[in-house]
Amino acid sequence: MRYLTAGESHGKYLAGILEGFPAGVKVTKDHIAAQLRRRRLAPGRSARQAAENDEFEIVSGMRGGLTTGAPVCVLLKNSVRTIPRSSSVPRPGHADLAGMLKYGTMDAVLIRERASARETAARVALGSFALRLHELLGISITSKVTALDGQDAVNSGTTEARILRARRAGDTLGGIFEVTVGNLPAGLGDFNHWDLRLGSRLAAAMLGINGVKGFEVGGGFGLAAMGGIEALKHPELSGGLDGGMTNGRALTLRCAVKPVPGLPGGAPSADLRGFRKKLSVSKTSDTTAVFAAAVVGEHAAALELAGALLDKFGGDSIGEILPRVEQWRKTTKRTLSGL
Ligand code: EPS
Repeated sequence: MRYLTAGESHGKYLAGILEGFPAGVKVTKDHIAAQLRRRRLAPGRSARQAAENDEFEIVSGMRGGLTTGAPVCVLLKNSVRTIPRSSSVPRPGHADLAGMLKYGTMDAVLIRERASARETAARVALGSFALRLHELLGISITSKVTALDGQDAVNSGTTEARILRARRAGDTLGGIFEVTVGNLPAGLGDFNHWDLRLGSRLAAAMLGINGVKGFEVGGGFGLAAMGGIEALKHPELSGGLDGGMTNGRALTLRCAVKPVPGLPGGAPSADLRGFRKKLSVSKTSDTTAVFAAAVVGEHAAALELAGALLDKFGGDSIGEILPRVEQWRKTTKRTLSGL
């Protein structure tokens, strides 16, 4: 299974193609729309999201509400379709400067249009298919934001107020989100090669989300400060992976999201034509992207794990896959309960 996206932030459409997804999976438009809404209306978002409605069309790979096994193509219409005027002022901390150098252009807009996190809407549309497959296999994927601006974001009840305060101050906030996956069959992924280890595949998917700068599995960086005797008393700290394979426990992934670098009040930059100092002002940036990124994280993980399931169990339709997974669960449960 593999997927690709295309499209710019203010182009006509974003497109997503999902290839190798099994036949016979019921996916409703309502389900996809609900997932897109979760991403779009997450806390901390900019006015851009109020102007979008994420209208979409499934143009291939489905018939009668079921996937056919053929490549699924989803087209998402951008409501905001005015491509900003060319600009030779890169926004610090964004893809602008490195992208301008890389592609040999003086126009930062060419870079911004594709580097924008708007693209993650296409990933969520495709991830919605993977989420449905997991649901049919009894696998749950959830996320929560555990920290905002270095403080607890779960129990404090002050999240909205902190976002508002930052917005009023013209500032942006970073945070941490956690994705938890329950009831995954043991033995997904492989220890034999570094690129087959499930951790490396998940790391690529999660670090591939715009603004993600850190990634941990289970106890993550905290494990480095523990002794082996203590660590073994807490098997949940393995985060559900041993030797690059699922071990039958809940999978826990954690990502650090940087504060959005585009500041509404402007950030010091320079016009690359003439090298005069100039402010780069971002009117459409989010105050924090961590809540939206958490939703994207669920979908990015869902896509990777769907691929890993298909690698292990094969099968072209849900009718083939489901009994194989059930049989495997019975077998592994017997072994694991004997330990
Ligand atoms: C986003 C769309 C973007 C930003 C934000 C997220 O809109 P635009 O491309 O018009 O700026 O609101 O993107 C960023 C934070 C970013 O760094 O690009 C979206 O739909 O998620």
